[in-house]
Amino acid sequence: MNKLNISIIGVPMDLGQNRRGVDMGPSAIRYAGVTERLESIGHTVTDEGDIQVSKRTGETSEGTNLRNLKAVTEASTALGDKVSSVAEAGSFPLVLGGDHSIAIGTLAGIGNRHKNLGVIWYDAHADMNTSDTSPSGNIHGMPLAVSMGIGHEELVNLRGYAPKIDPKNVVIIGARSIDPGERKLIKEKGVRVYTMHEIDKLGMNAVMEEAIQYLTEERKTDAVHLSLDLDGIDPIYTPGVGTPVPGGISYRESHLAMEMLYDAGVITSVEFVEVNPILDEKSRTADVAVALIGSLFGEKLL
Ligand code: Z70
Ligand code: MN
Ligand code: MN
Ligand code: MN
Repeated sequence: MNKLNISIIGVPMDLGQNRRGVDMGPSAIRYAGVTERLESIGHTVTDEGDIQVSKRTGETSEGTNLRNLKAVTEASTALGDKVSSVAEAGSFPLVLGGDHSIAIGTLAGIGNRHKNLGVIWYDAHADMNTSDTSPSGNIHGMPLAVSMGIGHEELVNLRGYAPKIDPKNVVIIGARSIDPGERKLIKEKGVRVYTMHEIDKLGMNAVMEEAIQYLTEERKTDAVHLSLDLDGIDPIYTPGVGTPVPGGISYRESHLAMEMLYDAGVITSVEFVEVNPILDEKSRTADVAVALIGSLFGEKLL
């Protein structure tokens, strides 16, 4: 990454899960100084404002257990169009969530812009449920499966093509809460997963080296999207998430991971999701998000 033109796109989405407040994530990250941080590194930043998300109805459409399907589909389509047009104009998309269902739209915006897109999914969860396997009906537990072409057809076929990504081009980092249906799909589709077990055993340095080498050399990807769920990090550092899971990636390990991604120069689009300032009095989670964005975009100590 050199000096970039970065376009910030906010997605005040809370319809992919049950807790209120995650729609304020983009505001919290802006308030924590994301633009100033990126400008201080030398990048040029354009804040594109927010994608419109309609009001919560909790509706479940006929024949599905998915909550707010119609509203999620609409916002995801708008987000996909926006991400695609920003990238078309030569700008680097930095998407701020919002719950993780927004990844459906982000990936729909870039999946057909590259020949062989890779994805790094930094998360406590695998987000690979389908309508059939979901324990919750919450769409934020499904975006990775949907993007692989597995799930509700309205979501799968967003922006008129599917799948958005090849499961073998996906690396999940930080998983420690995986549902039975997800476990089966991970094995079936050959998704590469570094759970907390591998991170503890090998160390973050080896995990990131392997992940980067796998995507670039073995899979020969020509672009890599980073989808970072703040709940991948241990809740002692990022308490403001809807689904905190103990035993997560540390603050220091996360900085190292971001720095290694910057040094490898592989990342071509980014989203930071699941920041919920209502669950986080001191806004520590948004502060961590901005600090990690700094490392990811080339901030150095010396
Ligand atoms: C669970 C589900 C999830 C994020 C929680 C939880 C999914 N596997 N994703 N928080 N970001 O309901 O599908
Ligand atoms: Mn997630
Ligand atoms: Mn998660
Ligand atoms: Mn969560």
